[in-house]
Amino acid sequence: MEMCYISVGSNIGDKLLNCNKGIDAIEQNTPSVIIARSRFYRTEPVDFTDQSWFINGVVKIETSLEPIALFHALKAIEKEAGTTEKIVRFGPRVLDLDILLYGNQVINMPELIIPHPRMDKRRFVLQPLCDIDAGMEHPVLKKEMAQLLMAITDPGQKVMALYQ
Ligand code: PH2
Ligand code: MG
Ligand code: MG
Repeated sequence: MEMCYISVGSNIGDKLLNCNKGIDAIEQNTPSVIIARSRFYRTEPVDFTDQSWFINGVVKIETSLEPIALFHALKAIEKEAGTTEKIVRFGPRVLDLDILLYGNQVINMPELIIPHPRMDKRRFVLQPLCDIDAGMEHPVLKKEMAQLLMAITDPGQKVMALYQ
């Protein structure tokens, strides 16, 4: 069993419902247990900005799947939710489930890079991650998640906690 952090996002349809269903599906469709979940945030789109704002969150899971099997299981859940093969890179999607960290493992495969290669530059990832484990160290950058979050100076990338 390994601890793993997954970024959850949606910017099409009922975004919050899509995120919650995605999280439920992780527990129901894979041999994983949800250990913690962040708040949800409304987040300004980054990289490809001409699209609707996202709802984003992060969940911490304990899983018995190996990284590549987990990756494929998450892809299947995205597909089931209605996420189609991307027409635009970084573009709109019904459900996006990205592996951020898998224990302290560093993985560099053509289809899967862990830690997620853009996580340290993204407020929509680090803000919810800090809800769960702000003091955790990034296995490659050797900095705490809260430090990485504070280092983001980009005036775009607004994130607003959702009150539920
Ligand atoms: N995902 C992307 C690209 N841009 N922006 C926000 N705010 N949230 C996302 O989840 C997101 C994004 C590609 O996966
Ligand atoms: Mg993805
Ligand atoms: Mg993504």
